[in-house]
Amino acid sequence: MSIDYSEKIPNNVDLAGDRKLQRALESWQPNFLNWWKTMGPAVPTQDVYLRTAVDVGKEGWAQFGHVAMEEYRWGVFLAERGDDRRIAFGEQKGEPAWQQVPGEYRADLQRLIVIQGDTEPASVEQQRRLGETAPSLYDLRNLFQVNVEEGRHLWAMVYLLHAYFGRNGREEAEALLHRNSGDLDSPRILGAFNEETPDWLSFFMFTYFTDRDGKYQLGTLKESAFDPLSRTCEFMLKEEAHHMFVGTTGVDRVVARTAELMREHDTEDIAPHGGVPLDVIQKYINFHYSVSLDLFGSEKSTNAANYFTAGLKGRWQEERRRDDHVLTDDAASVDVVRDGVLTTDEVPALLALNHDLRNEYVKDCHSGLKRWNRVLEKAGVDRTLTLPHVGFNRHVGLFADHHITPAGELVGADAWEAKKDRWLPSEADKTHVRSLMRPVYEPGKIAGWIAPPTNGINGQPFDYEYVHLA
Ligand code: BYC
Ligand code: FE
Ligand code: FE
Repeated sequence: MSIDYSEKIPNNVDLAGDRKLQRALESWQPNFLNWWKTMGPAVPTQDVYLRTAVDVGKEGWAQFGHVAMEEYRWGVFLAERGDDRRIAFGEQKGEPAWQQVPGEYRADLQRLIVIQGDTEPASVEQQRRLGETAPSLYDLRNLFQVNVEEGRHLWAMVYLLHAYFGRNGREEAEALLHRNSGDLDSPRILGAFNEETPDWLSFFMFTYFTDRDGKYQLGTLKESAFDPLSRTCEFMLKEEAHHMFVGTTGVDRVVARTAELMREHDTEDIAPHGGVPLDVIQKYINFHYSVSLDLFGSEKSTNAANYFTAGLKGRWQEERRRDDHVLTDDAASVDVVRDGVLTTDEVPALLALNHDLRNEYVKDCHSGLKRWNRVLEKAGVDRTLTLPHVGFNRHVGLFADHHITPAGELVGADAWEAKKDRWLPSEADKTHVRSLMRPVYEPGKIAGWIAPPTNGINGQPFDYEYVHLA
């Protein structure tokens, strides 16, 4: 099923055959474009070398070319599926997947879709001004690619709200454009999406750690019994891979340049030489990892148990799990803090599903650390970067009321206050990183604090004119 580009809203859901839905989406579209103009990328451009989704099939789903960003073809694309999909978990396991929303799950499904939808435009808002300080045209292009695709992810959720949740859904779709990242009166729903992304090191950390939460949450929604949600998330995951690539290789390149400067000047203090010191990189890792862990909710969660039992939200790779997929008789262990000691508790497995997903995410996060340490080793720098303890700097869940060091020690409020600036980016660190952020817009040139990429995009060289500024 290919995508119909002759339509005002490109889609593979036969919008033309559903006039009412088409009208609803067409009346939301100008509001979206208005939001994009006021809250989207701030740097004016003529055109950008972007990937646009053109098909939902396994091969050749995307096309590359220079396009004016406001003419990007945001649309509604669902992955292809057989008609006989069955529910893979929960109390209705084995029954046919739902093509409509069952009345009893309406509120919960809508809530999950709204939370997912809220994060997408939030990230665009957070990254709005980054273009003003891009380290290269290549990086500028990647930023815009991520931005247009997060915009499309918003479209994906708005389609579901309009198509399946009636008037209430349409109101929620409007609200997605009215809440704004960091707004005091109407902030975005989840904490991490109200933090600033003020510099490119933060951007790379965000796309590594926070987009990766996106990967895991979308992975669980892809298992949903609500088939349109499942198919939409499957397609979104294709786009997501590039966002994480931007983060992984972005941090690779910062670490590589830092190592180079350390060798060249034979010192760890490379700030005066225009680099990001390794301990500042470590602090940025500590911050973005801990803020992203908060996105998994509480370790023990009845919401998560209810979502699973109802079939709304599964586990990561649900179908590969070797258990009954119902979990009513299973137990799991979760972290707890008891009598001032970090330990674990046995709880019903259903209550521990956020913890289960978080564990999968943590395993995945280690892969980046391994890569970055390899970069250091190859450069002959005898230092390593690490992930802090899962309880470090947490504001959601069981660690929220405790102070835990990156090494996993429980400490008092005084010790935390005294050492906080050694573990999290201090004002001085942030000021230094910000001072390095100067735009480099000449093709083939790169800022001094980051190494160039090893490859360009889609086979193009690094010095390709990825972006034509206005
Ligand atoms: N901030 O049982 P609990 C992405 C609330 S990223 C604020 O612990 P639950 C992307 C919670 O709502 C993926 N509030 O949590 C990445 C609940 O409130 P009520 C986004 C929070 O419900 C980069 C209460 O605390 N998608 O796509 O099991 C760029 C207790 O709830 C937070 C999703 O998250 C928080 N961090 O799990 C662009 C998927 N955590 O009911 C895009 C959809 C919890 O007491 N969302 N609360 O009022 C969900 O599956 C779940 O809602 C959560 C929370 C995993 C977020
Ligand atoms: Fe997204
Ligand atoms: Fe993303």
